[in-house]
Amino acid sequence: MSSYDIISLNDFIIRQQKDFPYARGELSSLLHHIGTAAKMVNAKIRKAGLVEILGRAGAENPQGEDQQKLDRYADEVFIDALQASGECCGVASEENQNEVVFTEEFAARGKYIVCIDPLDGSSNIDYNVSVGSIFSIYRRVTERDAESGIADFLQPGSKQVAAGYVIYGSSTMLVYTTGNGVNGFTLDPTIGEFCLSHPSMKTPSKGRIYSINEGNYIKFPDGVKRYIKYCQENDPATGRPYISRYIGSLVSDVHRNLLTGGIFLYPPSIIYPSGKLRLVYECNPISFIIEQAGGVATDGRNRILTISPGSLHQRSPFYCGSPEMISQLVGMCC
Ligand code: AHM
Ligand code: MG
Repeated sequence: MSSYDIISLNDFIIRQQKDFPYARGELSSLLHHIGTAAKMVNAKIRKAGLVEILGRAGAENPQGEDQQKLDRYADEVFIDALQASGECCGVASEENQNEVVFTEEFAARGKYIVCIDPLDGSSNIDYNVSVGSIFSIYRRVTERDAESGIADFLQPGSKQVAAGYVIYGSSTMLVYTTGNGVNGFTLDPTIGEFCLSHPSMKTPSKGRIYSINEGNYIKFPDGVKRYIKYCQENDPATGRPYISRYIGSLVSDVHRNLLTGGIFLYPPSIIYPSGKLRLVYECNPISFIIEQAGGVATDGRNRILTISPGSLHQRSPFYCGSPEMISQLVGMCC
């Protein structure tokens, strides 16, 4: 492959924009800024253990600053990048109680709002386990000459114009969709660019991996317990017993299952009666990607993307993955 065969994220975004002659480049610019923020967060994550070791001797890190928590850092980087883009008039983040409304005229008139989970699975970071960032982009529903309002952020997932995740794993990848398939880009650290590595990602119609926190087994609804037993039963005709894999980092669990085929489950339980995952920041963007890759995402009864959120931090039961596996689950549970 010559160096000219490399398709960077920015090249790809521009090529896609050319397919829409009336597009004005606003979404492209927004995606470009998200890619830049992801590289900044990645750089910080790659130094996480090192900073801690170097900082341990005193209360300050080598630069004389207090060590910032990484999830706080990621939140600030994404919000600043989105504001700087001028295309986004506000951000709802899992890290903040309320949406952040941009008031500077340059940003306030932006056409889009963004919902982010800046660092998902951050409890894993101290143990060098992969984490992720998740984002969704919606067209605002309020008038462009005013500031954004809560209605902009409480749209059903079917209204997303783009969604994606970044996985900070053994390599760093950005995976996104604008509703025309899913494409994955791997960060080449030698040139600092996300390069197209996984074009037109499709999930297999079935797989052999089930991902669930089985430590909560006794607290799950009976239907979910039945399905777990089904996964564990011996039946060579259907490839069972299935393989249990659970990282506890949504992006990583979903990314693996998307590539190999599988099912991810975060059901309601006695501790989390509505499940743990957040509809706006986690379930909606992941569902958009999964559906675009040929998979299915449901709360057990409803397609996730049809649910209208009542509040920013609303939780939802969440099941997603290969269509045949989800259909088996729904048949047994609901
Ligand atoms: P977070 O947003 O506070 O990081 O929590 C979300 C994470 C997901 O990445 C993961 O799927 C889930 O929590 C794991 O939860 P549990 O530890 O209950 O299995
Ligand atoms: Mg999260």
